[in-house]
Amino acid sequence: MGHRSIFDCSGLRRVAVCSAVLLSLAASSVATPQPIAGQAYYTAVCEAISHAISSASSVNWPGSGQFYTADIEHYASSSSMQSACSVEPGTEEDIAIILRIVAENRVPFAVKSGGHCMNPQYSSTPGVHIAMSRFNEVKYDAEANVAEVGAGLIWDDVYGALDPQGVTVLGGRASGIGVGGLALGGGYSWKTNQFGLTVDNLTGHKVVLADGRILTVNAQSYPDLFWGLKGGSNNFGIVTKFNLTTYPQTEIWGGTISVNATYINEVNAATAKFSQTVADPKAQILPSYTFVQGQLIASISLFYDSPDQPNSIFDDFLAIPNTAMDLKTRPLRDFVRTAPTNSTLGLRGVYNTVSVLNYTENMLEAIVNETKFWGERLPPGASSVTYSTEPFLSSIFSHASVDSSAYPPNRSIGPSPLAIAFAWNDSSADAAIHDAARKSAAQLTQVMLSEGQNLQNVPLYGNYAIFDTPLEKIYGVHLPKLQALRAKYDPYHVMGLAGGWKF
Ligand SMILES: Cc1cc2nc3c(=O)[nH]c(=O)nc-3n(C[C@H](O)[C@H](O)[C@H](O)COP(=O)(O)OP(=O)(O)OC[C@H]3O[C@@H](n4cnc5c(N)ncnc54)[C@H](O)[C@@H]3O)c2cc1C
Ligand SMILES: *[C@@H]1O[C@H](CO)[C@@H](O)[C@H](O)[C@H]1NC(C)=O
Ligand SMILES: *[C@@H]1O[C@H](CO)[C@@H](O)[C@H](O)[C@H]1NC(C)=O
Ligand SMILES: *[C@@H]1O[C@H](CO)[C@@H](O)[C@H](O)[C@H]1NC(C)=O
Ligand SMILES: *[C@@H]1O[C@H](CO)[C@@H](O)[C@H](O)[C@H]1NC(C)=O
Ligand SMILES: *[C@@H]1O[C@H](CO)[C@@H](O)[C@H](O)[C@H]1NC(C)=O
Ligand SMILES: *[C@@H]1O[C@H](CO)[C@@H](O)[C@H](O)[C@H]1NC(C)=O
Ligand SMILES: *[C@@H]1O[C@H](CO)[C@@H](O)[C@H](O)[C@H]1NC(C)=O
Ligand SMILES: CC(=O)N[C@H]1CO[C@H](CO)[C@@H](O)[C@@H]1O
Repeated sequence: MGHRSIFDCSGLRRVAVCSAVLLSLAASSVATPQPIAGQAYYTAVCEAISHAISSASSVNWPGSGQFYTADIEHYASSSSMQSACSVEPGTEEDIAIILRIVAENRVPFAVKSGGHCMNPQYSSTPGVHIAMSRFNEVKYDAEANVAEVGAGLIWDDVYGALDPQGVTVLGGRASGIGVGGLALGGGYSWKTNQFGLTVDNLTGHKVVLADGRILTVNAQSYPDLFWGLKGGSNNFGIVTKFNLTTYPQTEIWGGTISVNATYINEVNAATAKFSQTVADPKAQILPSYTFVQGQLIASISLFYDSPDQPNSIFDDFLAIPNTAMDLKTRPLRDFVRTAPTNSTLGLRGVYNTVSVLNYTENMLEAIVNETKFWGERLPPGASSVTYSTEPFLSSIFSHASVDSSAYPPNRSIGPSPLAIAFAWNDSSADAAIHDAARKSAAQLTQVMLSEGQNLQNVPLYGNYAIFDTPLEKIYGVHLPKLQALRAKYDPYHVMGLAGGWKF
């Protein structure tokens, strides 16, 4: 299509001209508000972007090496896609330009922060891939108890920047998770029993809307959008910075215990007892059951928000014969990096979820049964399935007022999310494993219902839910309001050109 000779887009003034040329090239498909397909067309749009953005930003091309590769890379390889180019915007103004060009040309695009989304094409695209990595600053305002955190950071680095100041914010519990996706979806942290979700502790967003407006959004300036950005994912625009309430942070006590199949019943008993009896909000556990290489194993993260090991709270876990144990006083950042989740880095993957009101021993036995059932049916090779039980206090949604955020839709109940994580290496197994992840969640839901757990109005966590989960299951009664809000702030549905949960 000879776009290299057509374009001479040397500056911002010429963007409209470039875009007009592109539109005429694809005139026949422009009538409907659908993304326009075609690799050459996407490449032409990338070319237009590369000429329009400032020197603070850059476009990387396929095959150009490490920067392009890092831009499109995800924790799960099945979440990555070859895009026509990747763009690393360095300013909000350049994001506005990029959004305008993709909007005018109806080109599919993606926004990626930490790349930990497990759903294909939620943060990847064959079109224009936007990597947020240049928004990587942490600014701590000690007087206001606020940290302004760049959307392109991973939480490891946020904690690492704040640990020396003796403070922290509420973010991810494992290594490598991005600020952007977690803070826009909900955010279950190691301090959630004490202070609620990440979204409950946000005081502001800097966001670029699809129409190019750059807004500082908070409870005073745009209360409706502020509400929507607290759980509403990428429906309203591209967020560059988040302001989060800071809390004093000492070193913590914790780490991981590994247990083999022989002692799984003991893990179940200790987990059920902990979840039903421990009320100290500084204590948290994350017992995971994994089937890998023909073996059932458990790995239990223990956390206490103090440098001192607490009396008795964890005794049942400490008494279980283990195959490895690494518990000590350490900085929060180091603790987060002990989570074993990177063992499946680079494999294909998918998550699904159920929300649990009561981690009974019966429910934990059903989870172990699921781990074995699906584990024994995994494709050969580097495959595994992990069920992460995350028993929180039932008060976790009480730390913010009713209807203060898009997620969760109902704060009168406090369910705990369970993550079902499959990892495998052969794309021909994708459909079967997606099906297994759905069947397993349905089975565990049945078990809870048969126990009399009232799952009415209990939302699913969108950051764990498998693609195609009905939006009502995540957003409940908030969905119509979110759809209206989307229509208000993105009337031409530009953000609909990017994948994700779409209102
Ligand atoms: C190993 C592992 C551990 C996890 N642990 C936790 C946990 O402890 N607590 C928890 O709450 N969740 C956890 N999760 C789930 C996690 O919250 C989601 O995977 C989340 O999407 C990750 O965010 P990300 O920025 O890395 O993802 P990405 O794949 O980069 O993005 C996810 C979604 O957010 C959108 N998005 C990202 N940045 C922006 C932005 N700046 N502006 C607009 N849209 C944006 C993307 O377009 C995409 O739709 C975990 C996931 C994994 C894989
Ligand atoms: C885990 O992987 C991420 C990339 O997704 C990387 O940034 C992080 O440093 C890794 N963590 C550890 C502890 O190796
Ligand atoms: C964060 O708070 C500071 C004041 O502490 C303010 O200057 C800044 O604009 C805020 N940023 C966002 C993204 O809300
Ligand atoms: C399980 O681990 C214990 C030690 O914790 C060990 O004695 C036992 O032999 C192991 N069993 C199996 C089946 O590996
Ligand atoms: C959870 O289940 C156990 C065992 O059935 C029961 O004793 C307990 O009361 C239940 N807790 C809640 C909060 O329903
Ligand atoms: C174990 O799980 C499978 C698959 O979900 C199910 O069909 C079976 O009934 C379960 N068995 C028990 C004892 O729970
Ligand atoms: C996954 O498969 C690829 C080839 O398809 C192979 O190169 C790689 O070693 C495999 N990885 C693992 C962990 O098995
Ligand atoms: C929230 O859930 C509770 C418990 O199921 C229910 O009584 C209440 O009506 C729900 N509120 C809304 C707004 O749906
Ligand atoms: C429990 C708690 O202190 N939550 C705070 C989290 O941050 C928000 C925003 O500053 C506050 O409103 C909450 O009180």
